[in-house]
Amino acid sequence: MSRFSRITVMGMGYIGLPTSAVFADNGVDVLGIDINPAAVESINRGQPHIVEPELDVLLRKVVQGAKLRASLVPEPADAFILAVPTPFKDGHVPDTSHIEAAGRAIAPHLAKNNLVILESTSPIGTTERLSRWLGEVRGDLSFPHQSGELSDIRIAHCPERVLPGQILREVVENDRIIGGLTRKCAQAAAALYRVFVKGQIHLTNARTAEMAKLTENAFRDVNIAFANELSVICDRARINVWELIRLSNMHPRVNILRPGPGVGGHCIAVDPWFIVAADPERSRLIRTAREINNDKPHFVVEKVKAHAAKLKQPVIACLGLSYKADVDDLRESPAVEIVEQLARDAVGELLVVEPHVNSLPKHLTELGLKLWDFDQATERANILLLLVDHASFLTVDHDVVKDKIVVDTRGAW
Ligand code: SAJ
Repeated sequence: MSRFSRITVMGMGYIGLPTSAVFADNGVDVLGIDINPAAVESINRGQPHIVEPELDVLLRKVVQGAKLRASLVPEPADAFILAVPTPFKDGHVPDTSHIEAAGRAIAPHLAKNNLVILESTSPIGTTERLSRWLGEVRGDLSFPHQSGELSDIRIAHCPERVLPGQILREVVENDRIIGGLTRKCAQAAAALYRVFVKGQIHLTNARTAEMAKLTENAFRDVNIAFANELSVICDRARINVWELIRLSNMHPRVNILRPGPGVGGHCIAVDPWFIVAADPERSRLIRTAREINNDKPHFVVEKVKAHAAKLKQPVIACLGLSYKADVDDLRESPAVEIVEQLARDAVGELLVVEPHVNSLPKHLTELGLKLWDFDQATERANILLLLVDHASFLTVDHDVVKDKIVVDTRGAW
């Protein structure tokens, strides 16, 4: 039996809640903390306040079995996990204030031999700063930045790497990187994650673990930027980029990703900026990739405008709003940005289709937009703008599409 029988998890979002539920399902008593009373109340009823496949069933089980409960205020535990957001501020500078606030909130409850884990995606050096913030509050305990291996409290960074939509499977099966402020810190954290992780656990120092998480998302961003840049070049050169990529990928050492309307979500569109902020002069490729991906929605808007200008009464079916296929998450979604811009520029009548949500975000309804059914919208429109390759969009009736202008940003049709 692990020496961790009781843990407190700070932040009940897309990472904290599933992680808590999986720990609880593996016999650990979990207290989940969030600043949002509605989230706390919902979790205590056994109902997730976020959408993730299978999470509802698991949460009901662990809440009914009294292994997981939620609260607004932390309590003492054997280990504390911080899974709070790290957005960026103006100028793409990382905002670690939620980590600091969570650290200061657990500090009064720390006791000798406790383990503190930072799971949030973090700029380089944050784990060490967390150690200092905790040390400021608890002068009676020793921390790794002061006492190294002899510290009373162990601290490690263990970045999450799960794919939204697959969280419950990936959180168990993926390998984990654990970066300790000291070797003993890393070993203590590894012992905790071994409670449920089936993938391998790789130990390193905290700075390398911080950078590894940022690197993984920057790698994907750079590769998507390459595909997006190709799509813009091919458009001008009148080459079908999808055929081009399919053919190029037949080379044994080439594997080009898919162009799209831009890069969305809360990770890949954010994390590379943390590398750029740390060393702007040397992060030229990473910054350029971000800029290319950020520009792609404007390219799509211009494309639609050019088509619409040729029609007397353009009616545009905007198919999909989420940041990627088959999820309900609209955060940082390029599709939302494109639809908003088309509405602001009064490019035509817009029929918005998004089967994964029940209502449109407020800023879109304020622009006079409403949700349409897929069949009615594709029937009525003269321009079909495919923004998300949801499975339900893929089997379109070719008789309906035949006489219409199609702008397929995903290469799905
Ligand atoms: N996209 C493309 N073309 C592609 C692949 C993706 O345009 O070929 C777009 C998607 O449509 C979407 C965006 O990129 O808008 C990101 O989607 P994604 O599926 O690549 O990644 P996320 O943001 O859902 O999750 C990523 C994952 N990171 C990596 O794959 C390196 C996940 O493992 C991380 O845990 C997650 O970020 C995170 O939380 O950091």
